[in-house]
Amino acid sequence: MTRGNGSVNGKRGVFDLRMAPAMFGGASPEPTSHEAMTNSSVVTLERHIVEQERIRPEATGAFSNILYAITLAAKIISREVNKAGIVDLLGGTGDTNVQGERVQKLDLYAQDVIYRAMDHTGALCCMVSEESEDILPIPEQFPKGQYVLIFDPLDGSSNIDVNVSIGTIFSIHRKVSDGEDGTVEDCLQAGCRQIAAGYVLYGSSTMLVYTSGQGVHGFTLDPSIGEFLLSHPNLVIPDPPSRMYSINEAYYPRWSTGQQRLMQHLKGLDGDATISYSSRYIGSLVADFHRTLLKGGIFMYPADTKNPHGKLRLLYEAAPMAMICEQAGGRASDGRTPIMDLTPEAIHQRTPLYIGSSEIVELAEAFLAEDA
Ligand code: AHM
Ligand code: MG
Repeated sequence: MTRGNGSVNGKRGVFDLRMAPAMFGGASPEPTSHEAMTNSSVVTLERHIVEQERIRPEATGAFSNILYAITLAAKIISREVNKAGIVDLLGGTGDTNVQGERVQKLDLYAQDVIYRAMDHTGALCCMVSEESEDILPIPEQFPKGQYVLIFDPLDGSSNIDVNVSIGTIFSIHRKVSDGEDGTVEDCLQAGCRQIAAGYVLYGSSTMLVYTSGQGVHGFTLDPSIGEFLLSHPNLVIPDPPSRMYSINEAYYPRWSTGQQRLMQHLKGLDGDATISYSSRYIGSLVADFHRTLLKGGIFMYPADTKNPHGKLRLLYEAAPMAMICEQAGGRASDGRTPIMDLTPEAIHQRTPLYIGSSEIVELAEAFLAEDA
């Protein structure tokens, strides 16, 4: 077997070029290591962004600059997330680490990193973050631009303490209001008006998945070179999908009748013995959605008696995932209406979420229609 280090029948664990063909444009099925290194080129996220920009003659480069800045922020956050346990250990006796720096809550740190990576680019008119109640203006000294960035800096951050995957979610809209500064009106746009959406998953590896309306593409961070490399081009939710549901079942007593009956159906408890689903729930939206995107199935966070509008936020959790899901051939709804059609009335508005393989989301909608 030809290995990336040029050895034949090399040791176990040595990188095999054929194991990641998507990272290399034009790699032949059986390249020698020399051929592979000369005939192929690594598709970095930057190269991908440039190539996507070339498809659009009207592109000014501002949109690409936003994506570059997100990439940089993602690398910095990934580095911090990976040493969260150590920082916690070192900061455990007080609020400072060994360098004398204040140990900051990671989600606030992540917000700060993203904000500072963006504020000077001249591409944005304002930002919205889960961690801040109001819209975040661009500082006076920097030029304003024609886009809005809406983000959840570190979703699922309660999972950090137990070393479970977490993520950053982002959504980009075009400015619609008059004047230089961004306004709430620029932020309260329906999901179908997003021009790009994506997430970064800080898991066993760090991945950035995004769409700008031309399919969904996934990049894996190679920490040795500090680059995101194209590893999952043109992601499509598998069809037929895995029969997998993902939901916090502890809330069963608080659900509507339709939701409870849906769950009984998925478990085969309503007499249909042909139904056999498996269950997976991490409790971290980015990780749960990423699995659903790759394997198929459904992720649900329903409304319940305690949270009549669900828990997840429309603008920076549901809508970006909905855009990605639809671009990958899936479906996303609040149980009745496509998430992409919902126009928010407040920046931190919540919504129920049903997202994943189209046929399973439609099945859920059919059960929920009984509640009407
Ligand atoms: P957060 O934005 O406060 O991190 O909460 C969002 C998270 C999602 O990642 C996850 O899907 C959900 O909360 C889990 O909620 P629950 O603990 O109720 O199952
Ligand atoms: Mg969140």
